[in-house]
Amino acid sequence: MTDFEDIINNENDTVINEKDDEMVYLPQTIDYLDIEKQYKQLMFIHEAAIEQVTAKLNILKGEFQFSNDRNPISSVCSRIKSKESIIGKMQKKGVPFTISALLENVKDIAGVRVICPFIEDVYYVARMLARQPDIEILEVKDYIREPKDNGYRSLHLIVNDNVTFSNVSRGVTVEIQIRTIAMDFWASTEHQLRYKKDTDFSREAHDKLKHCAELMAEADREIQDLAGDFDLNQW
Ligand code: 0O2
Repeated sequence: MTDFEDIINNENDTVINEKDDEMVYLPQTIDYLDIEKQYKQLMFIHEAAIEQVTAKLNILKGEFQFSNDRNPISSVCSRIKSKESIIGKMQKKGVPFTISALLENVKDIAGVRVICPFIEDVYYVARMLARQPDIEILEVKDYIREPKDNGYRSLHLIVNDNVTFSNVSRGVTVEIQIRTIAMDFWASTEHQLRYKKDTDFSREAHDKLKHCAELMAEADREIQDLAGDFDLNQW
């Protein structure tokens, strides 16, 4: 079996970082390069899945441009999770720095985000994805019906996307976040502020942000009503 088949078949359990002195599974220095290579291959297969899911979404977006008077998809973007963010999540979860623990515990290595005009579009896009033959929905986190305590709203789908390589097919997990323009405005602003502050928000800042999230949610509801008044395509 080649290195590549080995990693995409997930039969390795090797350490990907040497940060923790107490780690019993630390690789020998000589192994380290190999582990770096495996990590890169893992990122590659997730990048392949991102490309595939993004292509599917762009096809749907293009189709609506031709055949409808409006489009449920405003934009699609993606990112591969950074090494720092992966390590941070694994540390938070208290799992060993191994490839198998990474695959088991970090489901958003590949992330795709879809921005929609109306709340109803968010669920419509989710239904269209569920109908795709190569995509299996593994988990749904509906932070629109049940927002996070800080006001975060978005629909998260953890999906299994079947990707075919030269001589092997492999299911790859992708997190698809679907939200409205208003929800995205709030989430990207909150993310920027959090990144800038580098510490937890004060109670006052938390409350202000939550209030802003509620204003966005109210705007989304009113805009959805207006869409009904204007008789825009209901899916
Ligand atoms: P980044 O930079 O996108 O990598 P779980 O996967 O269930 O163990 P997790 O990761 O909290 O736990 O899952 P969840 O709640 O589905 O969140 C995953 C991603 O959703 C986050 O990734 C963010 O992109 C986004 N998200 C969740 N909560 C918030 C929030 O309060 N504000 C903003 N702006 N985004 C949020 P990462 O790993 O945080 O970051």
